[in-house]
Amino acid sequence: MLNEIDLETGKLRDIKNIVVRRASDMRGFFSNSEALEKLIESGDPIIYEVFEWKYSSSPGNLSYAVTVLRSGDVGGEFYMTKGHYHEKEEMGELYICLRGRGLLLMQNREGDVKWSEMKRGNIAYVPPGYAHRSINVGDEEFIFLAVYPSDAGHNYGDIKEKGFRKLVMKKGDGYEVVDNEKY
Ligand code: S6P
Ligand code: ZN
Repeated sequence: MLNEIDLETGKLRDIKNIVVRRASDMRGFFSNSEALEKLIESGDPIIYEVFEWKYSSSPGNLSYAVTVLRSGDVGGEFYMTKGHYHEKEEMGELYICLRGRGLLLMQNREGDVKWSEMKRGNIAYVPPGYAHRSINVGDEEFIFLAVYPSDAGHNYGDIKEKGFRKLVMKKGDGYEVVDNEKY
């Protein structure tokens, strides 16, 4: 029950599950599929890893995970997580940034879309009903801890089909949030 996190690196002492997402796992999520295929051919790099801790999946339990999101872009769109609605959409989530610079992009079914800038020490709340995606807008790893109901589940299908309403693109040394024409 007692775990330990290195607040500098996000490394957890006890881990129950590791998810590794390479470029080839991200087909359908980045807007420029040609640029993604080139990246896959050039070595299929890791985009992000998720280190999960869970006690039990039964209702009432909480789980948590550290995500390490690498720095880079696919055709100008910053490296990001797939993003998901929770299967149980009434369930929210808490994000705590440990390292790097990121954005937490959120949208609900009613058309509301918002984003929070994330740097070390920021805590962002994902309300029930909001799909959420993390984007690394910095030049080092973006690392955060997420805490969520163990039975919340992930629904990636709707995001794979339509994406988010907004894309986060490179602009000079920074970023810009633009409309997703394909949404
Ligand atoms: C789980 C939580 C995070 C993400 C992780 C990867 O509810 O939101 O742990 O799973 O950041 O993102 P994704 O969209 O690939 O699950
Ligand atoms: Zn989630």
